[in-house]
Amino acid sequence: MSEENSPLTNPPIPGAPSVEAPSLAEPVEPREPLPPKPDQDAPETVSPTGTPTGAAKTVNSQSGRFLTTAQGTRVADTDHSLKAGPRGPVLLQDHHLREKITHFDHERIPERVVHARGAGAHGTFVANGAATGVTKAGFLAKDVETPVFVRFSTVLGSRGSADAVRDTRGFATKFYTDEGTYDLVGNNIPVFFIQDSIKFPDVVHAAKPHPDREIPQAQSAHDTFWDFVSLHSEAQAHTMWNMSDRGIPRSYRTMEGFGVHTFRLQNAAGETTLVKIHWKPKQGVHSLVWEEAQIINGMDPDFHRRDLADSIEAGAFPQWDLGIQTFPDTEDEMFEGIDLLDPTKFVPEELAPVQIIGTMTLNANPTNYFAETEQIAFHPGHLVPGIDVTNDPLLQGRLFSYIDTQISRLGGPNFAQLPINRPHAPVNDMLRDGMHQTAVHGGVAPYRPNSLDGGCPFLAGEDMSAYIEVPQELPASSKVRESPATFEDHFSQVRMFFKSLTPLEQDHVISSYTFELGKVYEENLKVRQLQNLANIDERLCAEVASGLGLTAPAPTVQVEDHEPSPTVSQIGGTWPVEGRIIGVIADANSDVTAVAQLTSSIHDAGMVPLIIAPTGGKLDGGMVVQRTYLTARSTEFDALIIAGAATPGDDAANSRDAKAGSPGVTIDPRVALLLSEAFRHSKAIGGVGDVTSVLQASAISPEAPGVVVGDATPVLTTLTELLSRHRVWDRFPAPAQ
Ligand code: HDD
Repeated sequence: MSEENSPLTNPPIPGAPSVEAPSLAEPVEPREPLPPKPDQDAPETVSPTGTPTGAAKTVNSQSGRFLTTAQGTRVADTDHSLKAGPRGPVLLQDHHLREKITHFDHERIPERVVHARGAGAHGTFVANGAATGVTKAGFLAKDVETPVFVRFSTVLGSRGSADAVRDTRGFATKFYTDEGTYDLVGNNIPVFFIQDSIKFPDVVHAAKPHPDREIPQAQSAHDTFWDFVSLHSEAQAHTMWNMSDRGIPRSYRTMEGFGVHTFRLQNAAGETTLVKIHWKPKQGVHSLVWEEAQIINGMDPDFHRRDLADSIEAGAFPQWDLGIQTFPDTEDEMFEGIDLLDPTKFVPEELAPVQIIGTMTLNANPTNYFAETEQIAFHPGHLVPGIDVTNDPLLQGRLFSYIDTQISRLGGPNFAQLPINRPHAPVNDMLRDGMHQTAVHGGVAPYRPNSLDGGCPFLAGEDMSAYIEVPQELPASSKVRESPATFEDHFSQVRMFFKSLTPLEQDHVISSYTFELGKVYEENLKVRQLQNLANIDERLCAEVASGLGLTAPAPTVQVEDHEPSPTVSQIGGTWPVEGRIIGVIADANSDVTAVAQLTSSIHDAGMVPLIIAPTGGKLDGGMVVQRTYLTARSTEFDALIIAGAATPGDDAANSRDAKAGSPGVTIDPRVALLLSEAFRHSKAIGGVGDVTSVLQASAISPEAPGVVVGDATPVLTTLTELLSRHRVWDRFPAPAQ
């Protein structure tokens, strides 16, 4: 090659920046950190009403006046395909038709293999600094505010299934921290079905619908689930939590969240602490009752999704405190006899109190469900300095599974570039190319070490927020496929959980087992599960057996008794009533002044009044009717107030010929259903004025607990007090044992 043609001797391009001749040595000084690339901007966060929530916006696809093709060419007609004459065949040359239909044909992506149905929201997390003694994680330092996105989910159902099913709920949080993204991928139940991730495909195959008919959808009440559970004593703990009220939460807003595994924190001095992580809802921990849940799944399959979005839209932002239980990082990784690496065990709060380290507020709904809630990709291995995993064998397997599933679900390895998955910390990786690569990477040397890109990127040290795994001594051992002996007790904590519940909650557990096993066809599965129940608690077993018409077996193992943990119970205590929905039944004969006074007092108390009337439109005085007898169902309301609805002999209000109630009293049967369901589901019922006949027609005694009649103000005061306890539990107390 002649000297003139050599790349080193090319004449400079006019206007181009001068380039230093590359040094032969490897560079030793890092350049300043690169500013975030445009595609690393924060995900767009605007509320559905268009209110910006502060974060940077990404490009909005529906902007501009004119419809265009994907290439930006304006379109004159999107309603007729190009044809050879009005009655002729469609022409292949119609690019707009082909582009529109081709894109549509590919709009769906595979749903998540588990947790397919979910709902999400944006928010912020503010740390109170209480964790700085145990972790150097920057986002947990005092007053640091971190953007988050949370996705709640059911586990078993398909993406289009119902919300209020009996199932575990996912509670996954992405913290977009300055030191990289941290994902806390937890559930609303603190224990898991299995102890080793190698069994995850087994439990999921068993719990998903039967492979032949693909039924039942989003249910555990079927043979394969109970086949698996009854054959796995280790699954009894999680199953018991599912059969308790935790399996049917009232709302995503009223769920606790748990990291389940034990994690290892490390502070600035290098000291380590083992922790379990909790989310505590400020709204309280509340559940549905089973019949209510079943009705909801028909009446409003989107119940939880709607509730979350509505409350955020209304400005009633749900909040959770983040807390940790801390344990000394001892060689045996045990605490009070509990193996901290066993994910089927929890540590009672009575033994290790939850210390609050910050608060999360969800304050913005997603702008686009698909772009955000569907495309978000969580991974328990997305960690930041100061937070590390443990050797819990379930967690270890998860560390492999999540990235793997995203590759098939999101179509390749570049899912971290999707707006919702982009870290807010600058990204300077050396990952290149691949399907759906949207970054335009500069530079020529995505490898290390290099001298051509100035040696960049450089490696950070521990003092520069590099992630360094906690060096942990491993006990000398050989390769084995076995669990430690401390994983072997599968019953004592389950018994303790059952015994820690109030009698009413225990009753719910008994009914759930009886319902679920009652749906099982194979009798030997029921008998086998009864044997597990006998080992947990003899009364539980006896009552379920009696409901199934089977004989209760005797226990086969000696199970240790632990001190009860009352904190697992959801009953007792009072909670904020903000966002609770009160249905006010009214009609043309109502005292409109009393109704107006009621609704404004309900608003003032931070609750939501919804007026229910025979037809839509407005009541006298201009009050808008929000629900009619046709569209209202009791499941939507936390409490009802009768404000003069159908009265005896009021034929105008009795829109149907059917009659309900006692002789001589007729009311619309839908009102009777509304009231009797609310009564049966232990909801508070108020009556303003003389409502005796309406109650009577609905077979409700005015003397019954939680039924309060009188003037608007005292009625609402008592109702609010009842709502703060969630339900009128003493209406149907559990039988004495
Ligand atoms: Fe998992 C999703 C929670 C065990 C494999 N898991 C997923 C989601 C949550 C959890 C909340 C939904 C995330 C989202 O909203 O996108 N999973 C848990 C918890 C577990 C657990 C709390 C035990 C303590 N998971 C677990 C195991 C494995 C998986 C043992 C496999 C070995 N999980 C997955 C997955 C999913 C998933 C297949 C499906 C979609 C996804 O990851 O992104 O990889």
